[in-house]
Amino acid sequence: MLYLGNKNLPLNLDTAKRIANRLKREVMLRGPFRVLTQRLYEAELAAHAKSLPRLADADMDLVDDLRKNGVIQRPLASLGIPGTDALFSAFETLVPELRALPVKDNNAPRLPISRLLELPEIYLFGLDSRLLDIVERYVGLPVHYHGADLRREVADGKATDVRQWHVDAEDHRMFKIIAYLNDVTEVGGPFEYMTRERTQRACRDLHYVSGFVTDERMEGVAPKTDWKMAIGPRYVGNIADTCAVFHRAKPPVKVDRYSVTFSWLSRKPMKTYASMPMPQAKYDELMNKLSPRQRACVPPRTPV
Ligand SMILES: O=C(O)CCC(=O)C(=O)O
Ligand SMILES: [Fe+2]
Repeated sequence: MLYLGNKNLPLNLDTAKRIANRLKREVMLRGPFRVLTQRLYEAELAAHAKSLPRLADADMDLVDDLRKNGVIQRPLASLGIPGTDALFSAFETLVPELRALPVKDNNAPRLPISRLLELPEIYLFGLDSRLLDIVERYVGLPVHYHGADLRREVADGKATDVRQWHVDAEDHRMFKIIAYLNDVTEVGGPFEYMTRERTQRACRDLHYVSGFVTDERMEGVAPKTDWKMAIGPRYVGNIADTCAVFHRAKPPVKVDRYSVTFSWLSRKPMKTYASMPMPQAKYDELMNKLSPRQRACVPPRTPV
């Protein structure tokens, strides 16, 4: 029996979903179906290969860099996406609002999604057609855009939630841009990661499939000298395949971090991924601004 929404009961819907997702991943990636999962995935990639968008050389270099390293850093403005100036002005409006939010016991506060959607230039940035081409080329399959997540990481030094090492379990590949909205140094909660190759070795040594890994356990298989801190100025974007590398938001100790994460996945991910919930009217308003190709990249509406 499932008890919807009551966090005090032993099995609520979230827990059930988490367990189901974990089981699915265990079976697909570890059990007897591992080889089959891989073969099916490779067949899908091969079938879509001839339909992949063609990219300009500089964009193809970005894709190749990401494929090689798992994480690359670029100033957001250098991507040359139309609407970048409007995007930055929207951040200048929202960051002070996020700063003014009372923190209470939540060390990763967010503004209400309804407020974020009042400045649609943020959401729409992720649906720029050239950016979608880059993402599709990297993912190798048709993609869905899951929206923008604006948050503040409060400098309490606590290793909670995604401040612990993990590999995202959603799919074979994922494309994320984690853009800083303030200057981020070692003490301000940078995105921290390991290279693809280092991740594979650590996964083997930890027998890792999914979940969070403590610093102590990680240090046992990968010395801190192999942990890479993506420090950078405001409006730099960390472009990452978070399904391919160990990563986390390093717990900030002195300065709060403000960031926005844009996410894209294939249209048939291994794990369901929450999209930005929207009221029907807002969803329709946004859809009306889009081309058919852009619309195809928007997943079905998640109701509020
Ligand atoms: O915000 C960060 O630095 C990383 C959070 C994370 O785990 C993710 O975006 O997948
Ligand atoms: Fe993650």
